[in-house]
Amino acid sequence: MFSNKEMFTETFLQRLEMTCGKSFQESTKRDHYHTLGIMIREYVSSNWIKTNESYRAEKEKQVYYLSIEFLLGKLLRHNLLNLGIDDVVEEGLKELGIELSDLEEMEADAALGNGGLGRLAACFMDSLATLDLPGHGCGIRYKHGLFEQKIVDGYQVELPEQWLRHGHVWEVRKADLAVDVPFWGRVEAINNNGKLEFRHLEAETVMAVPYDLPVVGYQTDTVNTLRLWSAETTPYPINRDIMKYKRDTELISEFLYPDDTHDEGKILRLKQQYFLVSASIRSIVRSYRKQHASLIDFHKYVGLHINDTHPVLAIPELMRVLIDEEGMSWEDAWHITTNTISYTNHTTLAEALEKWPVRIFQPLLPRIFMIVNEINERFCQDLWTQYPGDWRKIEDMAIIAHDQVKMAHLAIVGSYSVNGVAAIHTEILKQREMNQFYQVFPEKFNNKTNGITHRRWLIKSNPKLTSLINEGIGTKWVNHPEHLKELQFFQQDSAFLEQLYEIKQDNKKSLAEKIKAKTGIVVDPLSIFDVQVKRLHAYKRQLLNVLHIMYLYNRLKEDSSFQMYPRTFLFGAKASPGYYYAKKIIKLINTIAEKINNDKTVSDKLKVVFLENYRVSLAEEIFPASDVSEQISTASKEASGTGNMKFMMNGALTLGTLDGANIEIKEHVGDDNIFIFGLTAEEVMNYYQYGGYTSVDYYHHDKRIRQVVDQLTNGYFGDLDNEFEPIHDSLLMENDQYFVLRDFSSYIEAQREVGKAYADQNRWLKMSLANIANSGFFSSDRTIQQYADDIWNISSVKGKVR
Ligand code: 26W
Repeated sequence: MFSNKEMFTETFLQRLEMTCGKSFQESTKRDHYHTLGIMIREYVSSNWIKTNESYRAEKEKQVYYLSIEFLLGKLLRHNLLNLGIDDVVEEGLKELGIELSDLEEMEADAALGNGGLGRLAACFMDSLATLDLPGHGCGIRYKHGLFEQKIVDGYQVELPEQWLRHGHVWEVRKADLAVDVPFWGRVEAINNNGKLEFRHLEAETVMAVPYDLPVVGYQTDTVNTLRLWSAETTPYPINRDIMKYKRDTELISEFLYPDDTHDEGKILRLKQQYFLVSASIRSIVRSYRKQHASLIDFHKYVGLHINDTHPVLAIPELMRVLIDEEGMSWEDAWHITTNTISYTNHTTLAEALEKWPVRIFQPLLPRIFMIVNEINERFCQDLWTQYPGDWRKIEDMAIIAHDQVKMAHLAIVGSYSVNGVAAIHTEILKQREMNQFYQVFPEKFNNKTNGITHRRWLIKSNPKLTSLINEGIGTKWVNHPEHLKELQFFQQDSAFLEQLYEIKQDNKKSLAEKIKAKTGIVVDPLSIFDVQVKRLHAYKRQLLNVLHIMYLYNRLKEDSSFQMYPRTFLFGAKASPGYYYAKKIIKLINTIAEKINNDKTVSDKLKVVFLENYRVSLAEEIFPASDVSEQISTASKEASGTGNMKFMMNGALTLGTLDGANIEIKEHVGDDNIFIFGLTAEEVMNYYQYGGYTSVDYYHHDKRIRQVVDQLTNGYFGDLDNEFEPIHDSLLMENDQYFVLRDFSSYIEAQREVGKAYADQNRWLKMSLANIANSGFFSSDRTIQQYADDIWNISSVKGKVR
């Protein structure tokens, strides 16, 4: 049905009538989208089935990526591209007077994630399938994804997200594969002729219903599975308050927790974590048992990867299955478990590390708590023999201490691999945050620098640049992105560089039109598009960016000789609803924007735009239209970053600190093609450890700082009765925890360098080309191949050379 446009249009019209029961004339865009989606999903079914059959037939080791978040975005054009049928469909629809881009508008983002961690999981799914690797995703089918952000009078307002309002064409509900997950109740130990057995009694059972999404590889017939679990009431009666049971049950997969670095510690979140883990492991063991008489070799055929600590209960859950259901000894079960599970850490922020109070954990998960307690006992025992008398170390490293279950400790003890997501982050884990564990388990620690799928973030979102690259170096890079390096051949080719310039300008023009349409603000595509898009968090220092803009405005207003290349500052950021400081920063950005954008005297030099409801589909329009990539986190705080890689791949130049993957971007692109400023991670960590930084000193000694900090409270930017006092106080009263004032002058300096470089268009284009050319390393295909080779020990079933 997709072999040529005639076949396609004919089938499409037939299916439209059958699926929607409408004639073409009376059909709507949503009918067209729905019909096309169903056609594609059915089209991939045979490869989907074949892929699973080949995994079973070859008895391949399969990996399951457990993640509480999958930030998928939109899938229509992504699937068409990976199937290689985007052209035939686009032309076929055109024949019928339908624009594919109009149908894309019909699709809601699947925003089942907060930010970096969730999007990384989505990129990894794409790379696993494209590399023909037997890797699947396990997540939760939240009824409501990440909230929709509205900016009202400069303030963030959250609206419930409704991605399932019109159904979801990509998913297949598999009610027959539902499993039961028990909560609450009590555990009874029964001596079964000398063997202690445990029964979980009087539990409240929730039914986990799987919805499977096909994960279509690019230019290959591998189709892996993303299984999303939905919580539903069990069909059989229960002697409880039905309404409460129904409400409590459906609440489990009702909504995604919108915090991305702050552990709320809500019991519903713990229910979500066990729901995901138990449903996934029960269904994995069920299909495993169809092929294997016992679970004794489970670790040879199954890998469970936990995406941060959120799915760490996979460790005690697998132990429960092996001991309680399979009747194994603790030792055998532990051997299998610790050779099945691997763990990735994504943050060192203290407030993000999950610690569950025993008083919440134990009653909800009585059997699991028993097992965690046993794991802790045995671990502390091992530590005691290794470090006799060293109570302090055992107290520090214990999994359960001070009535709290430390999930990161459990993850490290129960996994055979612990990896960080960028070189500096992994070093910080080994040398500082997890050093005691590194000393005990050095062999477990390894680095896997993050990556992004270049298929979505370059080929799909920047088709003009993609065809220029293809014209220049052919298409080998598509499956081997390191070949992008061949673009360096065009460094001296002014015609090629001119085309690069035109493409960036075209992308900037279409973004400028979108901004005009959405906000009414006119931005000049000839100005520098300086962009900071990521979650709003103090350590990401959107405040440093804003204070610099205020400084520029002051210079423009006070000094007619002040020269600067016209700039458009773009922001996109959601704040966790309970994150008061972050919401203040959003208000500050919009307040500054209001003043500056309505000041005719600077309108040819400066514009500030806060883009509402930043999400995956909007990001795909922003990166191709960006000149400057703001990666200005306090060094040592951003584990890796992945937006930085998306900017690089689209030819934007990084302005950043030596933090996370910025360092590896610098190593790959060269010092001359990046703008670095600020304290190093070492300097920051020394300040935290030994003190020595007093922010008010910088306030007193630097007039530029004093002016902008005073303007936060002196009503210069709008008399909002001390609206920004909390920000002012965080800088001067709370000693500026993230060194905003400390890095201010070197940031101003670096920004001046950026303006100078951009004014030299040829130099800028060469730098831009160097970034694209050296971005191949940051493809998630490289990252996933490293996970497959070094951690999971899985190989391409096709085994074919691509
Ligand atoms: C308990 C609440 C919570 C929720 C999410 C705590 C922590 C998280 C995530 C780990 C936060 C996150 O998304 N971290 C980001 O992960 C990216 C992918 O590895 C990195 O590139 C970012 O640097 C890191 O901040």
